[in-house]
Amino acid sequence: MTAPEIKARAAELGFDLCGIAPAGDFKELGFLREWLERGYAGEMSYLARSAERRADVRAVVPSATSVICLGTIYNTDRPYSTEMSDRSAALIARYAWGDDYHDVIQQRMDALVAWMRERAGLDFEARAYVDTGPVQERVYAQYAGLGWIGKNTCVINPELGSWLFLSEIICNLRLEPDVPALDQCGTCTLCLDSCPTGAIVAPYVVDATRCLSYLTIELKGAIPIEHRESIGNHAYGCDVCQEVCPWNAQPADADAPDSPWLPRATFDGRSIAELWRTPDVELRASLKKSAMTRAGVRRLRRNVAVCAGASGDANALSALREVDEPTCDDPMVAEHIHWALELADG
Ligand code: B12
Ligand code: SF4
Ligand code: SF4
Repeated sequence: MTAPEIKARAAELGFDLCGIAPAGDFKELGFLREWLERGYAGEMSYLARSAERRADVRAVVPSATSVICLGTIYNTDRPYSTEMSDRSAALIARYAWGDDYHDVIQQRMDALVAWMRERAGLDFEARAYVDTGPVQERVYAQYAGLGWIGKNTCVINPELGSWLFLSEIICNLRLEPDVPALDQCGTCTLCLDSCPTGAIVAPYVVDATRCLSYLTIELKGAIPIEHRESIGNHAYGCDVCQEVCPWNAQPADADAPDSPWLPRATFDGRSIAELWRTPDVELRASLKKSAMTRAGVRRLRRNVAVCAGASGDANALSALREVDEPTCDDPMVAEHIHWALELADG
């Protein structure tokens, strides 16, 4: 079984990119240690716990020789948040709009591994991950030629841009590796200049504790007061550093009607007020099997309350005063509602 055969099958299964990286020592793998020591991981303690394994895929699969890296475009034909001047809109990062990518992509990878096993006619080791394993996915993707790690730290493909989910199959097959992708950021600094919180503290370095994606998704408890106003109308995640990137300027392909990445109705183009007025049961049903499921209704409400306060939108603030759903009484959510109303009242 050859690398071109695997790539052809990956394309049939719906992957947009497929490349092979050797299971080697790459200098970028070493940056994780320093990043952790600087405290940039915040509460994401699982990163430190698994740092040793994240340093090399051979700590995960000792016999590993190749990493089959896969990229899946999740962009849909909807405007970027940076094109929308309406501060009353509830912004949700586009990766989270549709079905849970962990499930969709894991199924495609399982099908690819099953095909490889049948084709190889011999047993081999293979471990497939999509954002689920102790692997520095961007580094392997870069060495597999899928794209370069940009100054915003996202993997950017020169033809397709960076709206890509990354996943990989670590295996002990000897496959022809691809040529690593070359950095094409040049003198551009648009992502650093546009980040709402200055989280890109230097080119190629994101301090997660300041990133809106961390503050609105990863943080389980209260959002630190000093970061609340900079959240603006970002209700879940953030896309700004990718939206301003010139490599994402090309229009999205027309949406396939059966695309798993299309937004769910509850979250599609909603205002902060509309989202707040959505009953808990409806929010819960819409989060099911979506990428947003892990945050749950409680954390979503926490974020939307902050958006109401930070945006100062009158309809959103009225909604905050009027709606009384069970999760509004949760002490953590209630504290964020209180903060928003106090800010509005000056
Ligand atoms: C933790 C994590 C986060 C954290 C930290 C992000 C970060 N930049 O590190 C938070 C919660 C903030 C986050 C946010 C997002 N994430 Co995230 N996240 C991860 C996760 C689980 C681990 C990443 C990690 O190891 N970070 C630690 C640091 C050290 O890594 P890094 O920034 O990637 O750093 C590399 C570069 O800086 C590189 N480097 C290259 N050249 C140079 C030069 C110098 C001088 C230096 C110092 C470094 C350097 O070295 C590092 C090597 O690891 C991965 C999945 C995985 N297992 O890999 C997904 C992943 C990176 N996330 C992903 C996505 C989609 C997002 C968001 C876009 C979601 C959103 N819209 O809200 C944002 C993007 C924010 C951003 N600009 O990074 C995708 C990225 C796909 C892509 N095209 O790159 C991944 C790969 C998940 C997936 N399987 O698709 N994420
Ligand atoms: S996702 Fe948003 S907050 Fe995070 S680094 Fe990019 S622009 Fe900054
Ligand atoms: S915005 Fe510019 S500097 Fe940032 S990742 Fe894109 S090309 Fe690189």
